[in-house]
Amino acid sequence: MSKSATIQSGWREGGVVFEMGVFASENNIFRKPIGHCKNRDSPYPRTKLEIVYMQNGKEKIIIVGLRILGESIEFYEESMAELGRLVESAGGEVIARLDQSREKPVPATFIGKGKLDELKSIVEMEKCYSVIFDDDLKPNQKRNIEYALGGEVKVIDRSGLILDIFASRAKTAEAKIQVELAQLEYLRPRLTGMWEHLSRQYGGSIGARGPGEKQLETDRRVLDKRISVLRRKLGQIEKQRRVRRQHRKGVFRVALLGYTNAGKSTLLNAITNARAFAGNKLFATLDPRTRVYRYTTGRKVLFTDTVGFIRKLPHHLVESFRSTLAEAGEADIIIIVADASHPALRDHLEVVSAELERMEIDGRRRLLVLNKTDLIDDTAYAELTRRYSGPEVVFVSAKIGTGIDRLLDKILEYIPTLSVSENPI
Ligand SMILES: Nc1nc2c(ncn2[C@@H]2O[C@H](COP(=O)(O)OP(=O)(O)OP(=O)(O)O)[C@@H](O)[C@H]2O)c(=O)[nH]1
Ligand SMILES: [Mg+2]
Repeated sequence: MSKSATIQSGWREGGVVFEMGVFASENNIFRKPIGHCKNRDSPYPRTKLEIVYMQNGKEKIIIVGLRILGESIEFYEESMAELGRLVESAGGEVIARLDQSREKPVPATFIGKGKLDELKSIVEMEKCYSVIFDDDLKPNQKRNIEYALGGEVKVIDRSGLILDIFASRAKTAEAKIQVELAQLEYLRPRLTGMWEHLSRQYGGSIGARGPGEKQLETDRRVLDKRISVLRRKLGQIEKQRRVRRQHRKGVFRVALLGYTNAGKSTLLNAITNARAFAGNKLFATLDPRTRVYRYTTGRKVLFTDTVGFIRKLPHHLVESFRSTLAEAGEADIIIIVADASHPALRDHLEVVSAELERMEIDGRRRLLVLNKTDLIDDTAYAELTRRYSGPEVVFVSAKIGTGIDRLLDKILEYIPTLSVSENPI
């Protein structure tokens, strides 16, 4: 095993960052602690050794889905395909997929015993020790599954995976705080399992308070302290945002909202030359980016690009990003950007409206922008124009630039003359 590989600052599990050293061998990467976290008050557990099994330089993953009987097969398939894309976005590779149909999840282990045995044999056969479930697992379910699979297997759920992707994408101080807060809140009820191995090791009998449990209490306290620090920091940032918002008062504002990967950032770039990062991966954007567009008449409009939505978005994340999204929701017009070429377009639009409703972003003027028209043929285009018609719908290709002028003209129609500010931004 070569020890020359990189030292990586963190290993993430369920969005939690551990301080780790990485030693690469030919096929696998062994990660182990490089010491304790520098900050003694760090809320993260300190000891854990993980072996990551790689294929083509990517972590091998088995995905598991449970289709509730009566749920549409298309919806289920779409959700599983999306899980596969999330795995790719996190840098993994799906090597096997396991499905089960049941009337409802099994309370203790989510999937049935037979399926769990099947999963165990796939794990052993494929030498793949990371399993991701498409639905959220309750803390006890995660523990029971890990136990049933032999304790060496990392079991993650969809929320954990999304948090992990968010953690790797967060760049600004604000996004980092928002993501860490969501991670810790997600982690809190799941701490128990992390120390169970210690309890077992030290042989705490039933009812006895082993070192694991004491550690658990300490962890919870440290974690709660950190959560309140983060909340306070977020509160301060929100205050600064409010002040910034005051400065922008009077300028017409447009927010770009929509499903992840719909093309919001590409559209912002097409309109304002913003050079916002756009990438073919899920959750490319976490930080809202505001840019100005100036009409030839001198009229200014502010466009804000935001974090995308996805089905089963972890509620901790929604909570953390609430203020950022709510700010976008205060815009004069909300543009819902959607990928017209996506087979699940209708579902995407439903997810977006449900999230907006949940965040009480409604009652604003809305435009629907159906993007990526360059990817659809004439028949599909005709079908879409039949289904989504009316003055509030604009077809564009942000990549090629078609329809952008029409969109800008449409926005202009909504700008009341008196709201135009001549203040510099
Ligand atoms: N063919 C085609 N591809 C597009 C178009 N608009 C965006 N894309 C591609 O779609 C992918 C996602 O684009 P982004 O602009 O990053 O999407 P987003 O909505 O900002 O995504 P998140 O930030 O993840 O929420 C990128 O690979 C873009 O190049 C389009 O009009 N046509
Ligand atoms: Mg984006």
